[in-house]
Amino acid sequence: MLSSKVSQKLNEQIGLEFYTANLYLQMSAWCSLKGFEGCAEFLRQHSEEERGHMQRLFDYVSKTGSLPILPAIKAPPSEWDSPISIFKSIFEHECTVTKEINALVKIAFEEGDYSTFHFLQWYVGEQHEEENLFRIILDKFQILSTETKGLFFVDQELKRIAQSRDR
Ligand code: OFO
Repeated sequence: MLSSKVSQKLNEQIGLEFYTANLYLQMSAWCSLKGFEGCAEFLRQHSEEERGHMQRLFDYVSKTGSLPILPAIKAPPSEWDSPISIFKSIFEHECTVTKEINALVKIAFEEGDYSTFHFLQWYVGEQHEEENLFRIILDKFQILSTETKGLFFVDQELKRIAQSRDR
């Protein structure tokens, strides 16, 4: 059984993963509207991954015999200046998610909840991967997007990444 502190923080994390899925889906729609199909496909796929992160937490809480409680999810923004500004916000957002996961891990440890502590290690690894992935994408944008042609190449590259993940 989860302590109330751990269960409250897990429910907050469920809300944050849900918000992240919605944010990336909204970003995907913006990219599609502006003709950046590679970015749109990549972000739609990433939104599904985030939904998976939410579901994994939800199922874990359920399996401990507690009731997962879905919090209210605020609406994500829907306007951006450019694909670069989108990927900058994503990188910052992922850093915030990492901080929240780390706070959750700390609480689980302090509460002596080693099962939750162990379960959360997957998220620790995942956040490391995601920060790295978005840092690399941002670097590509910064190197190439000083010219309009560069944006096209980054878009194509994201399409290639999205398609290789589909297989
Ligand atoms: Fe990329 O945020 Fe989920 O864990």
